[in-house]
Amino acid sequence: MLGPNSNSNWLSNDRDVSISVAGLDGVGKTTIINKLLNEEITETYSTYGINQEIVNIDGLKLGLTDLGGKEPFRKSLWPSYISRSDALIFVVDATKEHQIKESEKWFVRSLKWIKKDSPILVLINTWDKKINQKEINTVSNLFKSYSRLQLIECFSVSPITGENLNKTIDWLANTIITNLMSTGVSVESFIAYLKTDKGIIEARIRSPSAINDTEGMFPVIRYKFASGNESILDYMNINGRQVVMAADNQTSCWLMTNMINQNKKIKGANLLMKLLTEFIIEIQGLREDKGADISESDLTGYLMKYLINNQSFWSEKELPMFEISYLENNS
Ligand SMILES: Nc1nc2c(ncn2[C@@H]2O[C@H](COP(=O)(O)OP(=O)(O)OP(=O)(O)O)[C@@H](O)[C@H]2O)c(=O)[nH]1
Ligand SMILES: [Mg+2]
Repeated sequence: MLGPNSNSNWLSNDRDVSISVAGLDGVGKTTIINKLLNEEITETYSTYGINQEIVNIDGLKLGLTDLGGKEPFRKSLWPSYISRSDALIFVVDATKEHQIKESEKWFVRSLKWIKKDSPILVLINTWDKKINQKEINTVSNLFKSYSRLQLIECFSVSPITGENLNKTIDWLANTIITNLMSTGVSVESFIAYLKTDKGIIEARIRSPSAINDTEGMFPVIRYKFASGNESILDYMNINGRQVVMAADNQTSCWLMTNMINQNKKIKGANLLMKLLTEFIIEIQGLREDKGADISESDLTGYLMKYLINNQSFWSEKELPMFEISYLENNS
């Protein structure tokens, strides 16, 4: 695409993280991004200035800034965009061995600009060539050798065959989630209400440090079910805590994060919502398997699994506590 492209999604600020995609001109940045967006591989024009796109990964909205790689843009645009990014993707063309030194030089400069806690992903573009693993390892080791404070990972990718692009996406999503947590956001409480034949089961998981954390939240937190086939998904920011709620007509759940600095940009709201919608969908499956009568032990088993799968959301130091009880008895 010729010229900077500003799409409306980008302007509405609808993204959780900002990632800069840098690398010399012609290394395949735009081609790789087009492939990530599931677009057909077409002839690209050298990017003039920047090009911005949103990529959805696991409910996370990644704002990718595709930086023009021609020298004037490296000098004028890279420093300001890279220094404002939450992660950096640096692309190297493995088919152009003579460019590696120049790539390395600009990579080292980029490391100075990027925030110290932002993860870095080096993509070694092999296009459609069979490049021997030894050569890939040499480039990979060279770039990884700069790993100091930042995490540097290298993958070889091909926008033509799609090789390793899924791995790239998984790494990005996982690293960003982990990074998100290290910015201080963690889940402190999770509360679910399930309608059963014997009454409403209330399940609570909370981190030990979340002393009485829900007390101030009443009457916000209560069991509220959707009617009929509707569903509810709600996101609130209450006194610096993120509170997310999801429900169908039989299950209602809440999730609360710790309190974070009000001035800090809150990130990952989509991811928190995804955690809850996944829970609702899993419980729907459990009900189908077991019939309407979900027992406490079914639920305990499932919650354990849910906790383990989403371990990175809980504060690492402490094991969350578990409480399950019946709220009401219909008999
Ligand atoms: N080696 C190789 N180059 C290719 C292949 N397919 C396309 N190219 C070249 O890669 C370049 C296109 O890459 P882009 O994705 O536009 O590169 P870019 O990194 O975005 O470049 P800038 O926008 O100028 O920074 C073109 O010059 C193509 O000629 C291929 O299979 N192998
Ligand atoms: Mg480009």
